[in-house]
Amino acid sequence: MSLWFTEKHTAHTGLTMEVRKSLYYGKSDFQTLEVLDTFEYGKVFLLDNVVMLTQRDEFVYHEMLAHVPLFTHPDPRRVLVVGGGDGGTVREVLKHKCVEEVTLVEIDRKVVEVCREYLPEVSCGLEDNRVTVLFEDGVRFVDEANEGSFDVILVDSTDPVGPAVALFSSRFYGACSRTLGKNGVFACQSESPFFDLPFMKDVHLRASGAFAGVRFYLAPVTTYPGGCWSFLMGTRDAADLPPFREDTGIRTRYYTQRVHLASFALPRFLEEALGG
Ligand code: AG3
Repeated sequence: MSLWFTEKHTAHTGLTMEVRKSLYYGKSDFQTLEVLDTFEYGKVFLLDNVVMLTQRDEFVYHEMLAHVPLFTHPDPRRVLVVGGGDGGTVREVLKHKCVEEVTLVEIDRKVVEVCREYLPEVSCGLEDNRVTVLFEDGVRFVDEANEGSFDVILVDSTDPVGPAVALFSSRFYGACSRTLGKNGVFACQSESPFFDLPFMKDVHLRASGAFAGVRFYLAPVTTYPGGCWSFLMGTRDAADLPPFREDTGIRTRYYTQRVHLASFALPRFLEEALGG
């Protein structure tokens, strides 16, 4: 008998894959956690039945969430990652030799524990001595952080439901902007241009109140709704897109400097929706 997993993207459509084996199922105070072994995508990590990552395509998402903002900052030394307890974003951040300290603030300890056990090639960065892992609410952490204490803030959140809603608010963007130092760069995942366009417009407006420059960029993540994923980057001081640093020999599988530039080219429907 074959077993299939489906993530519903709307009431009428979704992503489905055949499961070889269920490796883990558990509950935390915040959500259900699951690791499946699938035929096509390798191990798949789910929170509340929503795909967080798959072994086959996680590199695209994590490289783009980390390297685009990190190469935009002239000298990123102190990096904050909010969410992202699987460690994938931190793993990419650590590829930058100039980064001295990475603080990961994850609300759910269980996410880190499960990924350490089942996805060590994703969570490996969390063992690095430049990394501090804190289990607390990211919103509260940023509210209480000193002004100017980070060069780059990356928000690797779930979809905007439950505790993640606050991570897409004007108030949180304002707090992030205050917590960034000179030339600070903020980036977050910002959902699907095909399914969440009204949401993206709201987020763009909210972020525009907090940062001097706000831009979306795109990457293909085949297991997320619509297969095309958006990220929002906010620059504390520069209104225009700053030039990026020269790539100093970082090993990536998706990110290149040409991809970096191209990812900011938006399709017409998105440009028009944003009033550009
Ligand atoms: N970041 C989750 C992005 C949202 C995916 N949404 C969806 N599948 N409906 C996840 C964590 C990866 N580090």
